[in-house]
Amino acid sequence: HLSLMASILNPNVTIEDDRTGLDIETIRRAVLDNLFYIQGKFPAIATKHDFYMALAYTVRDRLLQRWLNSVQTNLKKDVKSVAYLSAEFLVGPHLGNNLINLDIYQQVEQAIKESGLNLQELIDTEEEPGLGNGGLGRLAACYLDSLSSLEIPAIGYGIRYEFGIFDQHIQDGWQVEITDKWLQYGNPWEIARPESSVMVNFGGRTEAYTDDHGAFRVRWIPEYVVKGIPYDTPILGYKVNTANTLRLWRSEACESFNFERFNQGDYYGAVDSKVHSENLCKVLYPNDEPIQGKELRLQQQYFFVCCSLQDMIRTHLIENSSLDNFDQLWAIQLNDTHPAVAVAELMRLLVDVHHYEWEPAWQITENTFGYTNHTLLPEALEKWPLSIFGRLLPRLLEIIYEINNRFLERVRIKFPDNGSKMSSLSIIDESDDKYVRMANLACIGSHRINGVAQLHSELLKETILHDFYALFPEKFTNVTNGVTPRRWMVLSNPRLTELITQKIGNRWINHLDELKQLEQFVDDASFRSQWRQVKQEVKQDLAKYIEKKVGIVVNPASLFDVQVKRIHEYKRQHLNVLHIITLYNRLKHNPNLDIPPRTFIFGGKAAPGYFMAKRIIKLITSVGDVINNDPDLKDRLKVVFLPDYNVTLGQRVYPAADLSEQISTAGKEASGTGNMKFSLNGALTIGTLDGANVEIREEVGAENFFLFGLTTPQVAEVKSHGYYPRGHYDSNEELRGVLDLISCGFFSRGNRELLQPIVDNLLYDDPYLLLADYQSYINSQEEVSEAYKDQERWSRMSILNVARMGKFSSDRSIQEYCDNIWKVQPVSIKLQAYNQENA
Ligand code: TH1
Repeated sequence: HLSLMASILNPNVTIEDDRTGLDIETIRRAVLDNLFYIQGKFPAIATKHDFYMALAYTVRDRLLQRWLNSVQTNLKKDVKSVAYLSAEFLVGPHLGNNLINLDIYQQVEQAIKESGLNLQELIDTEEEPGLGNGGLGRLAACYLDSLSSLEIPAIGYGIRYEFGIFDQHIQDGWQVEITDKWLQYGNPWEIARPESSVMVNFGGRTEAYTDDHGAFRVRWIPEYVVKGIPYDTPILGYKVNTANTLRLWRSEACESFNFERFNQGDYYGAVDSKVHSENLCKVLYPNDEPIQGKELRLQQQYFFVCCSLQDMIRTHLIENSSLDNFDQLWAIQLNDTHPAVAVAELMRLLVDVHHYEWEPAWQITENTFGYTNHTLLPEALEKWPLSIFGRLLPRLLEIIYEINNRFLERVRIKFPDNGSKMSSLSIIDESDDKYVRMANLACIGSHRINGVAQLHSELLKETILHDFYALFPEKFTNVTNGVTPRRWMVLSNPRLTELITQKIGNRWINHLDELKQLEQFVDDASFRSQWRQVKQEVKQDLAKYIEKKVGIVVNPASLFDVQVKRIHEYKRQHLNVLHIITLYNRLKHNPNLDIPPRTFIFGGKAAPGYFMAKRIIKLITSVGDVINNDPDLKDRLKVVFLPDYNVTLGQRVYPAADLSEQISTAGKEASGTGNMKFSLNGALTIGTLDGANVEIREEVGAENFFLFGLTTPQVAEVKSHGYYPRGHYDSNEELRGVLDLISCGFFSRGNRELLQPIVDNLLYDDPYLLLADYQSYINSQEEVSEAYKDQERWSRMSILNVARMGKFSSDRSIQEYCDNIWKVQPVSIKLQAYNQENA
């Protein structure tokens, strides 16, 4: 601190502040300072976690200037902001990503090294916030990264679940769920803002009254009120000053202690409402594309929506005298229907609280909202039993009825005497039990409706939203998903990043189309050899990890054939297994068969209540146990199930893959985003014409993509004629051999019951057409093996995949949302030092 003294004495000497300075020495000193003053430790007794925390605070300090300036700029009255409402944000670990986006990775690495530590180890210490299930939550996180990187004023609103997605252990080949205690050692990335808390009503009844001006109004007299407390996390963009906020709400009781009950001797009753209120945001529902109907889930949805809308209105009124221009300063995006109650809630706030007439309120509402649909699966379309909805949210149900009546009146005029149209468009499903259909509410209340890949957006118009499309064709659009190259390349694959940057510079990192320039090196043999060298090293890293985690030794020269994603029948992990057993049978039968050795790598969680998904995990691990230990195979096939697949593990796996399995039944996977991460990291895809696979294939070229399987219309065709899966079993000897081997207990130590439910499901129902696609898949896999034998050819294909992935940056997706849906402009953030500001 001598230099500090010097600067006070001599103002011409500039020194770097411990909280903002970016040179190695300052960072090193700042970490030690935080270790002492925040963690309360001397270096000698500090744990790795203490050092991680000290470093995290050091990095956070360096974000704050940008963050506070961004927040302040976004408040200005001519700045339009995006509010991204999502029940899930699967952001992944913050530390490494912030180092990339701050562009201080190297300095910090050096500073940490000089303290005798290893940066990667500290990065690996971070417990990832698992506040999402899969693709939908991860997409929200990629979009926040791109919003900030494109300098778009934005805020993400969601729920601060105390327990995120469960940790998955594998015991005896089965999934076991362990609660995720991500907050137990503290979270250095968030700042609580209790002063911005808001109140949320539940239950009770409504009451009509006449106000002082003689106007007829309604008020909601709730049964209980819950407090929402915001926790803010900065989301910094890549090499810009914009740091937007992720604002997550935690619930708490308004009064944590009931003295009346306590004094009556009811000690538990005294904390009843505290317990009840805090339960609300305890845990994330662990279903991807879920099976519905839980009241607590509806409470969660309304809770965060109500908090977020009140927060936006409060913010709006700081610089604006009314809400008349709310739609000009806010674009609210509904990430699927989970926050769709927002349509009714904004109407409630405008009409009941801010005393707007219905029509102008409706104009504001419809102009403000956009709705993104992420699935066509009928079981994932949210609907709430009317009885639950009305009991929990009585005023919202009244408003929904009013929205519905006015809407159906317009429908009646457009399609007179069309009862079936009316009942399919109605927000209320009256088929047998009555339900509130959230997708209908979202469609009616939004000015734009989009799917997440071209095919998906077309199918929306043809199928589940067909009647809405007939009514408002102008609302419908597509925004194909994308992923952030910062996390999914620069952070996770530094070797490939380095190689690419040597060749074409670093502009591709936020202008991903520039990867095109790699095409000019595809015929350069030494470049191809460097390309292979990188993949080889990354595969060696993963091989070490696999051995450490599951004790299986795999050959890094084998073809790494990877399927990582949630376990679901429509994603068809079991089709992959049918191929593995096919190869096993072939090799047993013909040990001289000339095929490249393969390592099959799986990862993914099953929803705890999803019987078939859990059996599929058991199938994978059981097949692995037999194959991995069969000496006849001479290690030519290995099957690995990596436990606890999450963002962190994804970062290890995508870069190491040779082959990406994207094998869902055509028409079922809305987009997929893992498919993009693989291809961006140089894996080739074997896939169906489903979701974004279609567009990936279009971009990389059909000759660089392994296509198989029925198309969406063919799937419909097969089903319309009464699909008979048994026919494929009867006529395909090799398939029969595979299914029979499972049935006879070969992979389950003679136990014939264990895996039979899977076989029976395929033989007698097969809703996802595995047997229909089996032969086509096997044939395509043979082409994969042939291609892999020619390493020069494979490298060419791999390079071209990467070179042509520019479209799939989330920067491109966000630009499309900005231009076509949100109508928002970037705002560059000027940094003002906080001491100048205060002066
Ligand atoms: C996923 C889709 O399955 C996937 O295809 C898509 O790439 C991703 O969203 C992002 O757009 C979905 N996840 C969920 C999760 C829930 C409900 C519906 C969907 S759709 C809880």
